[in-house]
Amino acid sequence: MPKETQNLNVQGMSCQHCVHAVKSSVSALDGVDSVDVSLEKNLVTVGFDPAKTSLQSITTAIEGEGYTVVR
Ligand SMILES: [Cu+2]
Repeated sequence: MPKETQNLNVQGMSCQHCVHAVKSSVSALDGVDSVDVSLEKNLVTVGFDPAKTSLQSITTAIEGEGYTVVR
């Protein structure tokens, strides 16, 4: 069960490939329980355990795939 849920505004996602790239990179992080992506809203919802990972690590993973996290 995720201890914390955050919504991230992510720019640059345009198709299911992007959704998959974001989901797989974020899911690979230790402590991430769930990743949901809304292409229409440019929204990535991540449930995670803040003792194991951080918003910063999640942001880095998404940006590593070539997308921009708007803060
Ligand atoms: Cu795409």
